[in-house]
Amino acid sequence: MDPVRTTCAYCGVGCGIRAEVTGPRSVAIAGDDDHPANGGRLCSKGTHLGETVGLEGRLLHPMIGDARVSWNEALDRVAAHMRDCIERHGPDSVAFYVSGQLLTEDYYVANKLMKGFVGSANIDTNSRLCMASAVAAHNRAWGEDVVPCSYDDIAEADLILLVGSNTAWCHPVVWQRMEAARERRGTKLVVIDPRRTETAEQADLHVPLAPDGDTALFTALLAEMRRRGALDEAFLRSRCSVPSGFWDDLNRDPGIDRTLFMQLADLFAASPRAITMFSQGANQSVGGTDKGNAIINLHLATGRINRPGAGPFSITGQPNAMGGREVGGLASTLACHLGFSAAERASVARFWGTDRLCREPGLKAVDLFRAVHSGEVRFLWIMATNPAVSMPDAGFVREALARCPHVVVSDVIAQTDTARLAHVRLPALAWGEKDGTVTNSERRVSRQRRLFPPPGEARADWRIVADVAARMGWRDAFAWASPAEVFREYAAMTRLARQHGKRLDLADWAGCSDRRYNEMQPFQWGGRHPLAHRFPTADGKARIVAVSPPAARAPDPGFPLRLNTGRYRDQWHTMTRTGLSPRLSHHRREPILEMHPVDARRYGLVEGGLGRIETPFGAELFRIATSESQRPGEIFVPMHWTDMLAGGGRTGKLVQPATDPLSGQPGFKNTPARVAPVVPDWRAFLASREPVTPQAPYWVRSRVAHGWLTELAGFGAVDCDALLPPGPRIEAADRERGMRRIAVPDDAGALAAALFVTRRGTLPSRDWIADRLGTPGTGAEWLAGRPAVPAPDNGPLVCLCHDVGERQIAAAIAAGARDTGAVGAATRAGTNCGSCRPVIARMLESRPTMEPAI
Ligand SMILES: Nc1nc2c(c(=O)[nH]1)N[C@H]1C(S)=C(S)[C@@H](COP(=O)(O)OP(=O)(O)OC[C@H]3O[C@@H](n4cnc5c(=O)[nH]c(N)nc54)[C@H](O)[C@@H]3O)O[C@H]1N2
Ligand SMILES: Nc1nc2c(c(=O)[nH]1)N[C@H]1C(S)=C(S)[C@@H](COP(=O)(O)OP(=O)(O)OC[C@H]3O[C@@H](n4cnc5c(=O)[nH]c(N)nc54)[C@H](O)[C@@H]3O)O[C@H]1N2
Ligand code: SF4
Ligand SMILES: [Mo]
Repeated sequence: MDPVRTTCAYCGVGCGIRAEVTGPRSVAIAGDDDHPANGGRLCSKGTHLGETVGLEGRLLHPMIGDARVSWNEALDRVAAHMRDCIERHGPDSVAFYVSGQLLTEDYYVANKLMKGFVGSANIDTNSRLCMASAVAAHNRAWGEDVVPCSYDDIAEADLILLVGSNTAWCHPVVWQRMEAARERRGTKLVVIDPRRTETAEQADLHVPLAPDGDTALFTALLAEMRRRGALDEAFLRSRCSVPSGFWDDLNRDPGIDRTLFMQLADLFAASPRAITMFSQGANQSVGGTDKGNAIINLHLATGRINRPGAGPFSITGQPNAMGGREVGGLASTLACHLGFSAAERASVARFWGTDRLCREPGLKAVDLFRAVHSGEVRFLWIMATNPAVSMPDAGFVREALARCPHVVVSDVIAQTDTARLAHVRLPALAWGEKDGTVTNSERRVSRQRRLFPPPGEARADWRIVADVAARMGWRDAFAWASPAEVFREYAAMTRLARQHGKRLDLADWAGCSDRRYNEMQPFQWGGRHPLAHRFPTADGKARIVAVSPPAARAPDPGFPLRLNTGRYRDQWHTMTRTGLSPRLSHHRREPILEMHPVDARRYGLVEGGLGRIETPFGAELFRIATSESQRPGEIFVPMHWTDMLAGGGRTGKLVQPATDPLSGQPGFKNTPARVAPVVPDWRAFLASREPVTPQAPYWVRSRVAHGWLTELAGFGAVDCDALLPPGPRIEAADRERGMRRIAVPDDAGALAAALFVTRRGTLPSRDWIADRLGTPGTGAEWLAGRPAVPAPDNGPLVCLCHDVGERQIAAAIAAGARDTGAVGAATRAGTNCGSCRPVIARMLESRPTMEPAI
């Protein structure tokens, strides 16, 4: 069969994929050479998408509580409860909380139902946690949420500034473009991030600024450019409006080391072709909108915008965060980049043929869950997001969900932390089953296409919403038969945007045939530099905006540290899909609390031990790793782990719910915290064919090729029986050292489970024993945790695509490989997705230099 051309399920880079269906639920994945977003490249997550398309854990039937029901019953119930709430408590008593992982068609239908027919704007999305500050900054700067540059600008830039972006991990194919530009053109790379990430390690200059120091830094940079006469006065005069007095009180203190600042200023002044890519270190802040505008101000005032290789470039997180912004899925937009003015409302009401259109912006995510908690919102429908994990102050959010009389969850997975709190669960189509469009960071619209038939009774998200709308009496307005019909209506609606002076314009697709829709090639609205001729403001000028850093918080001796949170290279958010992949689970098997060795000493924490983080909002246990990459006084943990996979490490519960006053985006990256050591009586790991959920103070479960690997720690006795499957056991114990090892073979003599416990000693390497699951072997080697005849040990896996271990790479370096290319040529490591190249680069750097003897 010919490969199907589709788009990756994960990040906002929006890579094109050629997917060859190789079986009922299996697919071979390759990068699409013809897709302009990636030109054939993929990262580890895209490459291993095939490992996540099985039906394990899927929600396949509508459920009310724990009972399977028919679609009719489920939809009738959802419609009845929604109608009842609207009648008794008004339209604002219902709300949708949706996601940048919906397709544009899904998003359009949900937005139309809520804003157009329920008559409330209480539809917000996880993009509030992600892109809202960038949206607000764009709106302030040029009156519309438009990204002014394109990926091609990366190749033509002489300088790239990365602000709060761990690009090598989170937007790896954009990162590969940067690597190419550096190689080809000598592009300089500056990373502005309090942490020395793998991205920062690779930079020409790393600026380890204090948390939330960005606004001061960019404002000082602007002042410095002015001092040097490096502003573009002509552009400022003709294309920008500057608030009076703006230049008089510009902050000049960059908040970083002066020499470092001058290096940065020299680079910027010398590079008319400069782009600044910003992501969550900028957006997820109580001053996120000002950070965005501080960046944009600098680009406007120096004319570094609307030209090849230049511009402020917000990179989107989710595959369709941008599409959601376009249809208007945020509570603060009406539809299609339009706001709530009388004229815009009139246009939208006419287009949708409704007299029920909402009047004003709705509740933004954090406020929305507060309103659920207080009982103002009584009906909440959550689609394609897991707020019990991903919202700040997630403990409060869970409480809000538990109190809410009507919680509906549309998801692809049966059990998530959020779905557990739902009254009704609706099975949605997943990636590879759903069909529609997404828009990436550079405004490029691509198709996601179906590879497999719908499993069980799962349905497309847009259809589920339309079915409910029909039951509520609005059948005619929701009568589409296909995603193509929804897309045509949405495309036609973007005409309104143009009528109101906006750049968003997909009107060319308004009359597209089903065939044209099905054959859609990726296309970019607005072109490469959509703001080149005119800014979409009334006077056509962009606005320089007065900004200020968030007010410094009074230090709280009770919480002396700052908690920063973010992502791992190979996991996606709450791990509902990437957590299924053995290969993607390999990179990091546990949520790690990273801290500077000085802090570890000060608070009595040890490398590899456990530590409890406490904030005013909650407390959670993590594994400790000390690292000079952290600034003293700051700690970092990943956002990914959930109740489904761990009894600790649930970061959302720790994060403050404070938000940016303009965008409503929470400050996920800067919560006051403290840490304390936790010293368990015993530590253990369990390799098992079946997943086990232990009753232990600390446990984390991850996928291995033939089962699961669970790390555990606890106090008192170890309840081995609760952890192991029934059956004969092979055991070894050493009371002296508090060691106990138990292997359980299955009927065929293959390893079903192995438990290794220690109170004082060490535990063997997990990889070998985990690999034995499902394979016959001898009790002696199982209990030893290593083979009787030692096999060549390649060391920890570095390259997931070609199975290359650390020792093999070290050998290649010892044999003379001097760069990542040479290591790749010798071992194949890093030659496919490239995600491991920063690790290889680090190994190359730390290689002891051995000058040949003369
Ligand atoms: N592997 C992987 N990739 C992903 C995702 C994923 O879950 N996993 N999710 C996708 C999504 S939705 C998103 S939004 C993106 C996010 O992509 P990124 O924004 O790159 O990822 P994060 O790790 O959240 O945060 C980036 C960096 O911001 C830094 N930071 C913290 N505070 C500050 C500050 O005050 N100033 C500055 N300058 N930096 C600061 C953090 O130290 C961190 O290294 O990734 C997308 N891609
Ligand atoms: N501490 C901390 N928290 C954060 C962040 C942070 O940096 N730090 N980042 C924030 C950001 S930027 C983001 S974007 C959010 C992400 O947070 P979430 O959106 O909560 O995370 P996901 O795990 O992507 O959740 C998606 C859910 O949708 C389901 N799903 C997948 N595909 C479909 C589909 O087609 N239809 C339906 N109906 N369901 C589907 C998945 O199974 C999963 O349950 O997290 C935010 N939370
Ligand atoms: S960079 Fe990776 S995760 Fe993002 S779209 Fe491309 S392949 Fe998918
Ligand atoms: Mo995001």
